[in-house]
Amino acid sequence: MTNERKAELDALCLQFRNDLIDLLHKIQTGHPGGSLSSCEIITTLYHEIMNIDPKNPKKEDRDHFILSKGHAAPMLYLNLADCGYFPKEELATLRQINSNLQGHPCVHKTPGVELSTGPLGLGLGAGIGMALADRRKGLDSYTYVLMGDGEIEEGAVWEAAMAGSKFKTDHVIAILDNNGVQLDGTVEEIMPLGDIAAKWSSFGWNVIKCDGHNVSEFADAVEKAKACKGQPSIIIAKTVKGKGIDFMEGKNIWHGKAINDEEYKEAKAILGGAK
Ligand SMILES: Cc1ncc(C[n+]2csc(CCOP(=O)(O)OP(=O)(O)O)c2C)c(N)n1
Ligand SMILES: [Mg+2]
Repeated sequence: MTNERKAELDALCLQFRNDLIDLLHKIQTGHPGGSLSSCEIITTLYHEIMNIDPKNPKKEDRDHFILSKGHAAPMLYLNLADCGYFPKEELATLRQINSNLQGHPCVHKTPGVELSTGPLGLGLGAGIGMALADRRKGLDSYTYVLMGDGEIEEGAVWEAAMAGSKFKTDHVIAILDNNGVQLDGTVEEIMPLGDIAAKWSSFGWNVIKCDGHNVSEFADAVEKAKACKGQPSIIIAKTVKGKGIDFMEGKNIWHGKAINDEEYKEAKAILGGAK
């Protein structure tokens, strides 16, 4: 990726962080921590990597993105709106009754959403199914599945991991938002995962590590994953929960806490977009 393009994507991420804080402050609910930690990953996928057509969201040979950690929905919606899947004005309806933008992604409501998520642990199995369907149709599409590190404590994830390995789904690229924090504590406190890379590797996956806040490193990791044939890949992206707003960084309390007026002002000042 050129330095110029990296600077453009970084600027977009800063904009999305600002917009996210505005939206969540306004509605006094939502999940700031996990949305901020996945900002560069989701933004790079939608704006640099995926083969998509927002004017034709169901085009057959599209790539798929599954936000398996569905609570980061606002970051997905910001990207979808920016790509043109729906008007940006709709973002103001986030998490309201009857809105197309529910607190967790809904495939029946929001153009561009590929799978309804929220209950953790289900995205990888569904993504492997989608990739197998694409393979049967002779398509070259990729399916990207973003999971949280608390999420991978779900047993269903490891059943899916075995299936991906058995069916050699090299067009599934799993991404782990490895921020070390979950809802009410660190991953280490709640259920230590040990050597995450060794675990995935022992389940037959090609493991790639990167800095999940560096858009060009992440894009390179995806290229490496695509180059791996006959085996599914997982990108373990090192991230910081609450990234970009120092008083939120690494703190599980900011998993799903309303942002008060004082905190809002501080957050906006840190992001340089104070109103
Ligand atoms: C099956 C299931 N159990 C519990 C929850 C409640 N829950 C929502 S988010 C969350 C923590 C997720 O942590 P992690 O996967 O690390 O997400 P991130 O740090 O990226 O926000 C929990 C326990 C849920 N949504 N689904
Ligand atoms: Mg986490």
